[in-house]
Amino acid sequence: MATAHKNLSTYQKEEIPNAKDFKFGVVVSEWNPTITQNLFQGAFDAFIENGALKENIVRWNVPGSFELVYAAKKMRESFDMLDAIVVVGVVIQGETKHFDFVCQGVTQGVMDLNINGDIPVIFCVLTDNHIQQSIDRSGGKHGNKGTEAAIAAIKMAQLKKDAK
Ligand code: DLZ
Repeated sequence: MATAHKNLSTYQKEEIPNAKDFKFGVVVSEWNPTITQNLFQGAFDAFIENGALKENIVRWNVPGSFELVYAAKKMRESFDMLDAIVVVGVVIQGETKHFDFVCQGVTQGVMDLNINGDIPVIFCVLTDNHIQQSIDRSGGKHGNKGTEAAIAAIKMAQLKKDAK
């Protein structure tokens, strides 16, 4: 237990653990596909840059963000050796309440997966007022949230390993 605590304290630093022994799943929503592809690419590149092997990254696509939770659950059951899963989506505010329900559903669903499962599920869903905000955060002037999500996944995979 003492060792685990010592290791866990390192997550407060900026260091990113080496990902060479980790396996990752990424579930990608097909709504706003150019943006979700850019987010996926940002995540994929970050995994590789931090040592992960291409063959240890599994990608599944789903129709929309609302389906991300179900697919992450099935992915977790299908590949119990995964160290972390990232869900990638883009929800853009429209004229109806659909935005609120999709955002609420996927956020709560990811939270439930994290509470009830043993594989960390990382939230990479942009919830924007308009498409320019999404462009800016998927490789534009505000960086790439896919990159940040992959780094979070690597850190959580290491935490999972150390906490066992
Ligand atoms: C229906 C819908 C709408 C209006 N907007 C989006 C969106 O901005 N982003 C997204 O990922 N998905 C959207 N969807 C699709 C839903 O997520 C879902 O695929 C459908 O409601 C079917 O369950």
